[in-house]
Amino acid sequence: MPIIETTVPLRTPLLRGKRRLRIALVGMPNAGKSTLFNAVSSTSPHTGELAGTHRTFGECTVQIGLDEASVIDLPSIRSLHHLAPDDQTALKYLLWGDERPPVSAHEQDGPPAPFAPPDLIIQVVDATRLESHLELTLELAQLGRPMVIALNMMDEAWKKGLYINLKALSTMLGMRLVPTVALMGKGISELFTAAMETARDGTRPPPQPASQHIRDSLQPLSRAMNRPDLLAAFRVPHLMLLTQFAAGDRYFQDELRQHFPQLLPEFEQLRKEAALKLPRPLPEELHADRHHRAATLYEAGMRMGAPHLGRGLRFWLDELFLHPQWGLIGSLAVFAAVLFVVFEVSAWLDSVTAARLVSAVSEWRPDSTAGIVSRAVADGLIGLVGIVVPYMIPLVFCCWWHWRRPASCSALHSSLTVVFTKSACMAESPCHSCLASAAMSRPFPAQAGRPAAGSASSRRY
Ligand SMILES: Nc1nc2c(ncn2[C@@H]2O[C@H](COP(=O)(O)OP(=O)(O)O)[C@@H](O)[C@H]2O)c(=O)[nH]1
Ligand SMILES: [Mg+2]
Repeated sequence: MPIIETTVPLRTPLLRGKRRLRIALVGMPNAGKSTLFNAVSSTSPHTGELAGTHRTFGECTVQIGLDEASVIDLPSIRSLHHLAPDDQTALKYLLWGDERPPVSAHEQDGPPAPFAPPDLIIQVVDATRLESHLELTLELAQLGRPMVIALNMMDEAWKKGLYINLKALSTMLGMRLVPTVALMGKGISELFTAAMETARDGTRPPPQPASQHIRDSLQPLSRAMNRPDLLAAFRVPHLMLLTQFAAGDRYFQDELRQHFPQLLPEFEQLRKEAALKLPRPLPEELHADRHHRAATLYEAGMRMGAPHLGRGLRFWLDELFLHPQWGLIGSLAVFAAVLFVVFEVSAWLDSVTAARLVSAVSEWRPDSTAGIVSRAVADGLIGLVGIVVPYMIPLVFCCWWHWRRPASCSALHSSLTVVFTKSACMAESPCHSCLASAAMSRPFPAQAGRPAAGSASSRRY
């Protein structure tokens, strides 16, 4: 038989160990961040509170192919402007991680979190409330970090007849969007693969400046604030610093007052002049403009009542088997059917193998010692055949079939996977049902004993 060699290009350097990617889950309340985090974390994620607040975070390690990522579940934020002090800490983590820039060095609480800032942000978005979440997307893009959107709650969006044009939105925002149903573990593998590819490519979303008329009015202020000493002291992208000051954010304004008192009067004067060119106060104008741009994106990317994608047999089988209650009943039914088939096949295999061997040797009644020993050995071997052939062959066949066809295994997945080949399926080519059952059945058998070095917990994707 000819030997076929396949070359699989390995993307190096591998992002694992100390090089592992740091991914922050960011988003508005009830978007599904913690649900997504729980779906990928194992039983013992590392949790804590952001410094000086009662806002909790979670951290866990996730395997993504050969790469590894630290995933951080951050407290919810609605906006990056005019934040309450506790919410400000989440923004500080996104900006600075475990370091303090010069303007923040005097603060008593220490760094907001005990780890470096994220290499990539996953914004978890509620697909049924896309418009308001897109406002936050426009703000997050100003952080200048690679970003991916988890378009979560797609099950609810489908139920409401919402059709989201992922390609159009992705082109307009300059970042990837991956549909997910965190509650059922759907799309999670694709999400983290997209995150890893984005981090490797190093692509960052365009910073999403305000509309032209606001940009024009802010031009003199922008020029004045574009100073290396200012940017080094704040360690914040220029556009974000400009927007925060223009919007009158108290934190940034106070820090400017403390650290650059000589520059503040000029900045305030330029801000006043910019406001005079606009019909409404500057903070209001900026907010309305962001709202308008998010609404434009929403209208371009959303349609009502379009035919649902993927509502074939597999969709309905997934609906049944991934349902929190019916899924268990369906899985038990499939498991019972598999056992029934296996025992039926076993009975037939037994009748054509072991049973025939038993009747063949039944006439053999040796009286010599060697004959008696031989008969005993033969009986033992027949007993072995009687176990291996009828029971092992059907089981091995099921395992092989399930392993060879992971993409078509939705219906039988839950029961077959749990019983036979969960580890094989996850290790080789996880299908989304596998991920779903991972989300629903913790601790995950294949991963429970495999924590990554130096991490609280680890799961493979
Ligand atoms: N239908 C549906 N519900 C979800 C999904 N993801 C999360 N949820 C639910 O949304 C609610 C808020 O989720 P949670 O993870 O606490 O949101 P967070 O505030 O962003 O951390 C919970 O009741 C979840 O069960 C999803 O994909 N589909
Ligand atoms: Mg949460």
